[in-house]
Amino acid sequence: MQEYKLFINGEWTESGTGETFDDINPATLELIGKIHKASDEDVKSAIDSAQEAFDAWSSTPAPQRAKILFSAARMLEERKEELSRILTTEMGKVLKEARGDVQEAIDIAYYAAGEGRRLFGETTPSELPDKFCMTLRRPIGVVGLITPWNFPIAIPAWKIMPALVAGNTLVLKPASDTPIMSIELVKILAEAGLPKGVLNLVMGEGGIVGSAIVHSKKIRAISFTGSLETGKQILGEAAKDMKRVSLELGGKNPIIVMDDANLDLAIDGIIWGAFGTTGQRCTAASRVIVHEKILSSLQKKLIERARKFRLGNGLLGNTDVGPVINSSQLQKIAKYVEIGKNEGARLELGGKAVKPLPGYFFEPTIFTDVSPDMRIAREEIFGPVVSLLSAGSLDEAILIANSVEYGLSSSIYTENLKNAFKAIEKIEAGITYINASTIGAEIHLPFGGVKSTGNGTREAGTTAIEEFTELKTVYIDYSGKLQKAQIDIE
Ligand code: UN1
Repeated sequence: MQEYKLFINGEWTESGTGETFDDINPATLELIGKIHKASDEDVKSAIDSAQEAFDAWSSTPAPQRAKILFSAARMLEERKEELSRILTTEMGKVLKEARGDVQEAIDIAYYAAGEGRRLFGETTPSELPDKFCMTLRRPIGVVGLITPWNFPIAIPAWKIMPALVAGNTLVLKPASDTPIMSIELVKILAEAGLPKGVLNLVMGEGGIVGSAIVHSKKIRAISFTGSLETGKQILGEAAKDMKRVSLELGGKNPIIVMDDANLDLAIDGIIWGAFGTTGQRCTAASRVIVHEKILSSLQKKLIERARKFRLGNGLLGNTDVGPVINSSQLQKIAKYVEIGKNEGARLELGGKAVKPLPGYFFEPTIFTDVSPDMRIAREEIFGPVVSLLSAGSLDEAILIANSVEYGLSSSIYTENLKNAFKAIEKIEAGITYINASTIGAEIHLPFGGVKSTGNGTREAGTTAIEEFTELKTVYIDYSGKLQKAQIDIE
C-alpha cells in the first residue's frame, strides 16, 4: 500500500508521530493510501521552513514567481484525466464533476499566474506639488491554508495559486478525507520549480495540525474553508494574535421559482443544484422556494426526474450520483431526514442510506410541506436532501430566502426582468444567479458570502489577490523641502 509523506522544506518527510491514517474510497471502502499523520513538531518545522523561505520568495519578481505557476498549470492540464480519476476514487464525485474540479484548479493557476504581471496598485495625484503617491501590494508572510474535502483540488488551488504569486510562503493542511489530491498538487508545483520551503504540506487531525497552524505566532494569515463551527473557533483564536483570517463557511442556498419561470429549465437547475456532487457543495441548492401557483406541477416533475437517478461508482459513465464522503456524514444526513419527518415535513422521495456498493450512499431525498422555521430548512445538511417551500409572492419568497443565518449562493428562475432585479437587490447572498442553479461559480469572479457564511472576504477573482496581500501606501516627495499635507495648502 502506498504511503504518502509530509512535504516540509522541499522534502517528502516521515511524520514525527510515526503514525499513519487510512485514505478510503467512499464508494467501495477500498484502502487507497496510508497518510503520514503530522505531529505538533512537524507543523512547527513546516512553519519554520516557510518563514525561512519567505525572504527569497517575496523578493523574487512576481513575473518569475508566475512562471512556476504557468508550468504547474500546464502540468495540471496534461495530467487532467489521471488526476480526475484519482479525485473520483478518493472523494467519490462522478468523473465529469471531478474533471470540473481539476479544471477549476487549472483555471485559477493560469489566472493567478497572469496576476504576476499585474498585481496592480494605484497612483493618484498628491495635494502638494512635487510629490508622488501610489499604493503597491506586499505579501502578508507565512500563511496557513486549511481546506475541505468536497473540492479536493479546486479549493487548495484557489488558495495556493494567488497566495504564491503574491509572494507568500505557505503551510497547507488538507482535509483528512482527501489528502492525496493536495499531495498531487504539491508534487506538481515542486516539479514546476517551486523553491524549497515555499509550500509545505502537513496532513493530520484538525485538533492537532489545524490547531498548531492557528496558534502559531509565525503564521500571519489563515484562509479556511469548512464548517461555521470551526470557522468561529479559528476567528476567535486568530484574534488573539491579530492574524488576518478569511473564511468560507456554510450555505443554505435557495432557488426561487416564480410562476412565470420556464419550469423545465428550473427543474434542470434544481436537480443539478441539489444532487450534483451528492449535495456536498457549499453552494448546493438545499431549499427550493416555489410560487404556490406552480408548486404541484413542479413537485411532480421534480420527483419524476430524481426518481430515475442511478447511484454508484462515480468512475462509471452511467452513474448519476456518487457516494457521500464518510460514515459520519452519512449518519448526519440520516439524522436530518429523521428531524424533517418529526418536524412534520413530507418525505416524498428517498430518505435512506442504500448500498449499491459497500460504500456510503444516500438516496436523493425530497421533502415537501416544509416551513421556513423547520431545521431542515435552516441548517446545512451537506447531502442530497432538498426541501420544497411554498410562497405566495416574490416578496414572501425573498423573505424566506433571507430567513437563514447563511448567505452564500442564491438563484431565481423568472422570465420577468423586474423580478430578477428585485432578487439581485434584495436576496442576502454573496452570489445570485438568474435562470441558473446555485452552483457554477467561475474562478475570475469573487466567491464568498454574507452573514455567517464568512467574514467579509472573497476568494478568487481580483479579490484573490486582496486576500493574500497587504496594501502599502507610498509617498515620494521630490520637492527638496518640508511639505505638510493638510497644512501647507488652505
Ligand atoms: C464549494 O462548494 O465549496 O460554484 C465550492 C461551485 C463551484 C465551487 C464550489 N465552482 O459550486
